[in-house]
Amino acid sequence: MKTQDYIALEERYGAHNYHPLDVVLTRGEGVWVYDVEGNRYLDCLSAYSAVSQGHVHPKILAAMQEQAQKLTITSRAFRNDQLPLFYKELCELTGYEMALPMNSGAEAVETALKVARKWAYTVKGVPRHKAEIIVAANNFHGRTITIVSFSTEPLYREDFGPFTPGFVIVPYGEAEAIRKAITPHTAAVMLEPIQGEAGVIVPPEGYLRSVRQICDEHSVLFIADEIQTGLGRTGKLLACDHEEVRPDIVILGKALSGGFYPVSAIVADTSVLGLLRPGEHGSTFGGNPLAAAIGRAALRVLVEENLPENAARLGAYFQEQLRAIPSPYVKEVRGKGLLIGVELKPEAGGARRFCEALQERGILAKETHEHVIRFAPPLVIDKATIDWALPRIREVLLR
Ligand code: IF1
Repeated sequence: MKTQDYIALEERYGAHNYHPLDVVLTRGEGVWVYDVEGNRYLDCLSAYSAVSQGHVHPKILAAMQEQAQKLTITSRAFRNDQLPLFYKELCELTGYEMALPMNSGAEAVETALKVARKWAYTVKGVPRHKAEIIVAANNFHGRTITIVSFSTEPLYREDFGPFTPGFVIVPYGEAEAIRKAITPHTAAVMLEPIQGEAGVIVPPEGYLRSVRQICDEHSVLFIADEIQTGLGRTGKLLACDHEEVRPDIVILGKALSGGFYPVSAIVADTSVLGLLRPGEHGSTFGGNPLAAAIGRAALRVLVEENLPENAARLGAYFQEQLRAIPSPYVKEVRGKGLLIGVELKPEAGGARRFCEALQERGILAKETHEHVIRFAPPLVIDKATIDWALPRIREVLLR
């Protein structure tokens, strides 16, 4: 079968909830992916940061294969011999006392919201069912009905109400707006340290630190959604580390499995996560031994291969080189580490045609919010590969 045959099948039988580039991938290795025609591409999306460790990382693959032959799932009705080690290693790496595993990022976000509400009722003393959670405009935290309840993107919510109440939306990047929005009923503030979907929006320096301080002053939990920014992507283990901010709850996903399997989790201290009692929350697949073994290997690779440092060093280089391209179309190059957005001027006619031109030259990138090209290659990328990509990107941006 050829590219067009696969596309025709997909269009005929699949729900049309995506508009992907017309490339049909069949194999991946490190930073490279291959389509069914045998063409090779540099993956500059990394499945939205899920394959930070690179495609089919041999060590994670080996851990997966080994565990898959032994035991894949027990449900949480019984214990397994991988989950305790995953808990310990995840907590030691992130510096938190407890973890709670789920599968998708959205489920981990829901978990954080539930825990924050429970904390508000049982510790802070907010009247039951009155808790408020402050979030930012242009957020992206997932697709469940509760999460789209506080989205500001009409496409994500328009046809999907009625919505979950209890959320207050403030502008992103203004700490004072959070202070003003806090009431005695406020349980938590939840933010992305850098807004990914909004177009790689980096908040002003000091924002996260100010939010942390405001939360402390008002006895409000600070929840960081590090599903996309976490685990090395921005050049530190967590993006909050850039401001030496320690959130009360950190939400992780994507790269937590190196892209092999949906693995997400929240980490927090016992004073927060210790509040949950048996039966209040769970998931059939969350914390299964296969996921735990994969998660352990994914974290090990992150540490052993110094991926946060690689992201910092090569991200700085990549950004500097992108800024040096004298393109008439580029408005701004921004980001941290290897989470990079190239915002185009309105007259550029949208980012998609640039992504298609990059595809023709062997680079896969994805537009976000119409005018931003996102460059977020696997963190295992090296300088030579960036130097291979730069003249191609340059050619496209100068056309
Ligand atoms: C899609 C964007 C990225 C996330 C943050 C939670 C989740 C995500 C900060 C939910 C997921 C994804 C999902 C993907 C597109 C994508 C995305 F373009 F929409 F914004 F990465 F930038 N918090 N992000 O970024 O995690 O439940 O999907 O595991 O197709 O929806 P999930």
